[in-house]
Amino acid sequence: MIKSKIAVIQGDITQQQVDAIVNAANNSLLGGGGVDGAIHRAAGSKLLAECRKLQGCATGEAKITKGYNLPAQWVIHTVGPVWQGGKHGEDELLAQCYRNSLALADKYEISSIAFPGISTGIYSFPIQRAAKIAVTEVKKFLESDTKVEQVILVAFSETAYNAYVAAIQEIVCE
Ligand code: AR6
Repeated sequence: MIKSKIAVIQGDITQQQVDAIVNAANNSLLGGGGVDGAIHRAAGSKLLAECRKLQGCATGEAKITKGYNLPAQWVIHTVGPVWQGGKHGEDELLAQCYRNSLALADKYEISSIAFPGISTGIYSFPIQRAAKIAVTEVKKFLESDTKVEQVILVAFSETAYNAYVAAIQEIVCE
């Protein structure tokens, strides 16, 4: 049951036909490289204009904007932790990114949402460890009372794709 609500795909998150995509942003919310840059390019300059009004975002928190030129109606911006070896609260902060993004999705009655591998690029969080945290938090959330129907974990590389598939096999029962 839960398993059918979680999908893994390899591809570009900006192309996803979902209600909301999640952005792996930085504390300024004013754009950057990686998936953040790709989302801002695809959404157009109105996204940056709306982000300027949000006055940044703390690590582990999430804020929502419209999606503008994206297929997705909403963008949920969250800020993952910078990997510092794993003993500086990185796991918990990454878990908070997923929890807070999903809570916002619920609040906005979003039924489908796609996540990139938050922190697993420029912020260097190891993908296998991040994938387990992502799957654990998504599973917990889908087991709660929510209207979210579909969560897509978007892998950019084959390595990331394999990490998500392995994490789902390990963590989510049939
Ligand atoms: N679609 C899906 N996934 C992508 C895409 C895409 N178009 N592009 C990259 N990825 P990163 P972070 C993957 O570096 O580690 C920005 O400058 C990528 O392979 O985008 O959280 C922000 O402004 C990786 O697995 O985000 C921050 O300063 C994952 O997305 C900083 O980077 C996240 O990689 C945040 O670093």
